[in-house]
Amino acid sequence: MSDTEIVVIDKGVDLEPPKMYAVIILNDDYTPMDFVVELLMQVFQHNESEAFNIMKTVHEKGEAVAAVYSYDVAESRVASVNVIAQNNEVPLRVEMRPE
Ligand code: TYC
Repeated sequence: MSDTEIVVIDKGVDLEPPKMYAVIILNDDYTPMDFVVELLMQVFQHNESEAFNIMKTVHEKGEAVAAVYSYDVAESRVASVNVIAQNNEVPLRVEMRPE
């Protein structure tokens, strides 16, 4: 046995790009359209016409991608939407889906 000690330094070099997650907004019959547009602007930094188009897609098709993020950011945006929806007593639902 030698006394040589091998120190392995993990430089944290990622071989794979991080997995990305879509934040999906779901339709319901009660949340006002203006509320959804405002939320998409506030939480996802969309401008008014982007936010309106996403809201319209959700209204017509049942769901749409609000934005795509790393896991932590997506989770935090989902939490923000849930808090805002609860505080405003609307049934708006949101999901996170791996890309
Ligand atoms: N369907 C709702 C209405 O007619 C509008 C709406 C759009 C609700 C998008 C939720 O994620 C949503 N008032």
